[in-house]
Amino acid sequence: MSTDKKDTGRQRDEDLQVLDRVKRPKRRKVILHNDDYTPMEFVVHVLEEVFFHSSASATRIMLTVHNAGEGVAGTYPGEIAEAKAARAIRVAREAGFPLMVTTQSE
Ligand code: TYC
Repeated sequence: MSTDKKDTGRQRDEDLQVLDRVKRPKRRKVILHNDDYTPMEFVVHVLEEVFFHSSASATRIMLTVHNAGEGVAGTYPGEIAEAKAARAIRVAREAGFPLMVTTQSE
């Protein structure tokens, strides 16, 4: 850290941001979106198989999405969130359903 009188604290702020990200890497929420065609049982299946929720937890999240329009399947380090979203979409498309899954910064 510089002791220069003109130091505005910018370097210190950057150092703190780096330390923060070292300790708490950026995470992303995986969001499920409601639609009128994907069966409820299939959404529960995806929540169990891709996001490792219990049957009760998967059912609760599915109903939240069904009733509120969207819901959080889980929060993960960025690349894992993207991979799970892509896997959920692939599983849905292979089964012929339009289930939409996105990610969002925490
Ligand atoms: N709304 C769907 C139905 O009534 C169920 C559903 C729930 C679809 C959650 C998508 O992410 C979703 N069959």
